[in-house]
Amino acid sequence: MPPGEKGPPRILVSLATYNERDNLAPLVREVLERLPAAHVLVVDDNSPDGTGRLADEMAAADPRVRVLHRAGKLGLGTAILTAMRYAMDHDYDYLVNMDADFSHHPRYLPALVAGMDRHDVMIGSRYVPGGGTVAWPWSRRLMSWGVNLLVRLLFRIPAHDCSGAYRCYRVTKLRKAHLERLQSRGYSFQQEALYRCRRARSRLGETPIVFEDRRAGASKVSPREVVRSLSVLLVLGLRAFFGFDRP
Ligand SMILES: Nc1nc2c(ncn2[C@@H]2O[C@H](COP(=O)(O)OP(=O)(O)O)[C@@H](O)[C@H]2O)c(=O)[nH]1
Ligand SMILES: [Mg+2]
Repeated sequence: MPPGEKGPPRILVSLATYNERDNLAPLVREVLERLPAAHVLVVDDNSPDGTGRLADEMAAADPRVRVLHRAGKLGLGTAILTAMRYAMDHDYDYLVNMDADFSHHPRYLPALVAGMDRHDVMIGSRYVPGGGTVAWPWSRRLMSWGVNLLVRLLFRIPAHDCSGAYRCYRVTKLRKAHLERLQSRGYSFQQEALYRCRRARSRLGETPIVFEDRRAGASKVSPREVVRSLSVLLVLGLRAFFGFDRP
């Protein structure tokens, strides 16, 4: 390659896992089919079902797969933060994050990455035309709708889906986003991270995704986690709305 010319972007796809043994192997296979030049990082929290061991076996068989093991269940937010730090430390250009249960289907990866031509964060969005959710009870729809409305108003984030985890981040923007100021450990991480990226002047784009129910295993969301995330969002959101937070 001539000097000064940039090659294709170096992409890291991060998958936070807690008891995803039945989903992990087919998911990684489909991810690498769509993005053959990408690397996959599994961040496992010592899953009792052996997901971490399976990830190690996959890493031994394919150099594109890497694994980080954490001692115990430390939350989805900090798992994604760990992946963000890994992407910064290893000089990737883009970090794609997705759930490891097929709710975020790899078929959307090419559109997500293509949008990075014009944006710094691409959101896999349920709330733009063509996007949606299948098999969600009305209670979950209502909560997701309410959270997104709250976040758009309080944080003034110009995106329709602020709560999903399926995103592609430009790593240079993550470096400017003051991630050390993130307060969320659990599910409010998505909104807060988007807010931090926005404060770092990221251009946000959305591409439609249909969020499907997980293929195997059980959800790890508890009512306690919902209440905790909502209260974090309310406190941070009010602070942002009235201009009491640092840039
Ligand atoms: N490493 C790690 N992953 C987690 C944790 N909690 C959830 N996950 C993963 O985060 C993703 C989303 O979690 P899930 O329980 O499916 O949430 P839901 O889709 O909102 O019901 C899945 O890939 C989980 O395995 C955690 O504490 N640590
Ligand atoms: Mg899920």
